[in-house]
Amino acid sequence: MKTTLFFLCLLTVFAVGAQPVPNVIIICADDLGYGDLSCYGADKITTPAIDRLAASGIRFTNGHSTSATCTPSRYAMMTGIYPWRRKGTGILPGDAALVVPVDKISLPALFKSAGYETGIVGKWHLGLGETVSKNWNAPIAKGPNDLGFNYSFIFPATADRVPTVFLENQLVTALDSSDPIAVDYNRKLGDDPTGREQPWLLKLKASPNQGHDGTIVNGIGRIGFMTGGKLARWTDEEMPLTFLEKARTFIGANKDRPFFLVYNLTEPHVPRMPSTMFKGKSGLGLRGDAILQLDWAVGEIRKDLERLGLLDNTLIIFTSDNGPVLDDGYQDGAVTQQNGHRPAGPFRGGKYSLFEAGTRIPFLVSWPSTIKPGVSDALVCQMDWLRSFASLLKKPLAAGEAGDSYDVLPALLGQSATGRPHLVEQADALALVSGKWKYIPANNLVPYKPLTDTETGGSSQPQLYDLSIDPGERNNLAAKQPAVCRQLQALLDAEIKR
Ligand code: NG6
Ligand code: CA
Repeated sequence: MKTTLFFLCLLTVFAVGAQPVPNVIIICADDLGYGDLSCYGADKITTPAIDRLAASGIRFTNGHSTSATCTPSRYAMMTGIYPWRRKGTGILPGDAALVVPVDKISLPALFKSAGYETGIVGKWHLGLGETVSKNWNAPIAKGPNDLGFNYSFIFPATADRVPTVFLENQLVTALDSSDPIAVDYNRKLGDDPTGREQPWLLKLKASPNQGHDGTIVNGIGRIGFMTGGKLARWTDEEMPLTFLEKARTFIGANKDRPFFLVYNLTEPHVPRMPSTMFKGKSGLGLRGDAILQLDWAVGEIRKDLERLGLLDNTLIIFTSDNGPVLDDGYQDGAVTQQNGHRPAGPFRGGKYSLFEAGTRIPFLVSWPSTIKPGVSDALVCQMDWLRSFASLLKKPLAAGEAGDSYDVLPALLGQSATGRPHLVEQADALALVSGKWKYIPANNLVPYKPLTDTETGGSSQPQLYDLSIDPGERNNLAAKQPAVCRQLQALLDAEIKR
């Protein structure tokens, strides 16, 4: 056994040359904005653990998700393909079927094929099973484990959507055959109170006209209806601690072999209901408290890696799936206690927006043994992880695979200032970033959505911004630069057709 292990280690050493392949941990927050971290300029909140990660690696100032919402961004992370190429990759309900193909290369499948132990803990939101109607009381066919994760501990969709349960390796935890779970997104099931009928039962008030008035779980109205599974339902205050514990257990159990862990934090997505030790701590309402909680969790992971002697050879990416939003459906103090905090930093828009803050998010890469700390302005996207890690692991992809993913490994490792040449950004329409230019084609989106306070990027006129001098996208140059607009429109059309 020992000899086999020795030869295995030797093999991995040769696989990348001078040193053993790194462990890889991707930590992805949910709806965390560019300006939400002190290492990205926040001055109303301090995030020491993430700042430390930034100081030990590369802090990207032009790092992106593909999309301004969760499901499409995470689809791109997994597949290396723009989500808008495939129907049904918008924000998924909690009972959706799996949207990621299981017969194509994916990020976990790549690591698995390179001999890694692979795991995912936290938010999923890419659908489960083969159909919408499914039996939640038995193992669910088709999910993270079918994509190449050897281990999964997830919740299905978002913290504000039913079913509010965990699944370990595609089986709901704490099932009780005498209290079976059923889920419906169209009609109420069973006798559970709903936010619509009994709002006085809520401990976190829903914002008017934003839904979140389905089944009440833990005093919080959710999107959708569920019945049963009383034992299986999570308590929001302890849910992130459960994820942290599962992530730590995975790391500890795999300390002697290369591992790949996706750790998808749920903060600061709604409903923000951090554990009691963080409530009221930030002075910015529950959203700020949730950010302090996620920072703490990142610090706990780091401590473990240090204690296990793994920190030096672990490549950690910290990022977020889309830009920030304050009121996303609950009255939780994010708006009333904003206190001058700017979650989008210097950028315009936020979650749901075609403006930069929709997809320009925190993006840190740390690998102490190999990466020299610094700041990079290279244009990089989460979709590029697949081809870049394929390159790191010397497992090159075929030309047709993960076709929208660029090999930006030298940029990720701080060895090059050059990232991808351009990126299509997605919200309710598409925009393009190429070099210093940001181009938003004329579209028919409503320019402003008051409920979430979103400037969507909607306009009947084309928009062109020079991000190098106008990162806040205020000065529309489209009328002055028609040739640039034509060129960018042609590039965008070509990308869409490709
Ligand atoms: C929206 C929800 C919002 C949030 C979002 C998904 C309403 C009115 N709003 O539809 O609260 O759950 O979906 O967020 O239902 S995401 O980060 O997972 O994309
Ligand atoms: Ca999100």
